[in-house]
Amino acid sequence: MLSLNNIKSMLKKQHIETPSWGYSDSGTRFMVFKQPGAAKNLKQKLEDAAQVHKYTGICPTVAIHIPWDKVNNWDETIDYAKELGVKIGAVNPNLFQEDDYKLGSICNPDKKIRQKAVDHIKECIDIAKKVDSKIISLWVSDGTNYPGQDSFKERKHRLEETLREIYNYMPNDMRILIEYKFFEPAFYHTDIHDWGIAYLLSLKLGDRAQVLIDLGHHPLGYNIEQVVAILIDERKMGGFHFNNKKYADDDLTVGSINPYELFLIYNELVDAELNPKTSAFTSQIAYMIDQSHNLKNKIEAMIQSVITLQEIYARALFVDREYLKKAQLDGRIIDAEECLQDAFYKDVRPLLKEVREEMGLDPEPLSAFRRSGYLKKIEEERGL
Ligand code: PSV
Ligand code: MN
Repeated sequence: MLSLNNIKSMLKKQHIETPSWGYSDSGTRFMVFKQPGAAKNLKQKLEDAAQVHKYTGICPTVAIHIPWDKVNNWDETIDYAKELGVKIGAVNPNLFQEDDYKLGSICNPDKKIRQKAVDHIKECIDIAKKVDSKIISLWVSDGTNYPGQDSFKERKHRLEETLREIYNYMPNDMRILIEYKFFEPAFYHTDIHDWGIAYLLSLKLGDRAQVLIDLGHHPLGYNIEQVVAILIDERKMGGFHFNNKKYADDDLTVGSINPYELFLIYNELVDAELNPKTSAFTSQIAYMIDQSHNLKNKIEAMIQSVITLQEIYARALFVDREYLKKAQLDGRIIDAEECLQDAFYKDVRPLLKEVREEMGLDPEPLSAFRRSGYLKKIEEERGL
């Protein structure tokens, strides 16, 4: 069992990246409900992300999405981010919002369109170099809607060929994280539909290609924690997009629907973090949130998400791993399961308050943010 001091110091080192797109107006394909004060440009998104970092102390980086966050002057943006106390994190190319991509981007049957998509990703790599980001986070929305529409194998070959070109273009200290999703926007098949193909592609590419797990991108009931364990064991676990789903890719607040699933995922992460064979590897896993809150206030929901990730991580740190190991070896199923549940039901909130105080933060980030008057200020300044 870890000592309280060890648990505290691990909690202080936790790092969660928030997404720029979580601070601007978003919605479903049915409606966008605009929020007064929602960020309108990257500058404002960074300002809001800086608030999340200010009150939680563990969110110093912000993922960006290109072209949504494209600016003319990156040097100015870098300086502004620095002033705010944050830094740009993963760069996400966008291959899903152009008419040209109707039949796919890097898997498109038309070579010219594939090249256009590759050029866009190369542009994102150049931006990443400029802002000193080491991660390209790639979600390819390609797929088909009807049986017979295109050839699975040929699309796979195009995928491998284009990804190779992208991989070779990246500097040596940059990683590409390949995000899979089993459906949507394509409904019959998706080219990178599950961790198997993402793993295969990353294996063929090399060490700087890894898999990204978005918690919302699996069929219902899927055992995500098992994938986490396997990918860590194979040194291919690159990062997470945290959120929660009830039915599909709902982008709900992480832990809001199934906190036990999140705990079991963190249980695998902590297990690997504490294992000398994998601890160095786990230190490079990117923990990112991918949520767009359409009804909740965006900054408050982001703080709520970060607190949940802290609480779940803390609970996973309380698992008595020696006891668990012994129970597993003895075949004591109930004892092993109870051991996990003891940690899962532990109230870690008092401990986290202490940790925050030791970090010079307010023990209650959400209330502190609400008291600050920031929301009122941006509502007045930015309007609808
Ligand atoms: C796709 O559903 C996704 O999870 C990808 O990560 C995109 O970049 C992001 O959502 C856009 O919101
Ligand atoms: Mn995602």
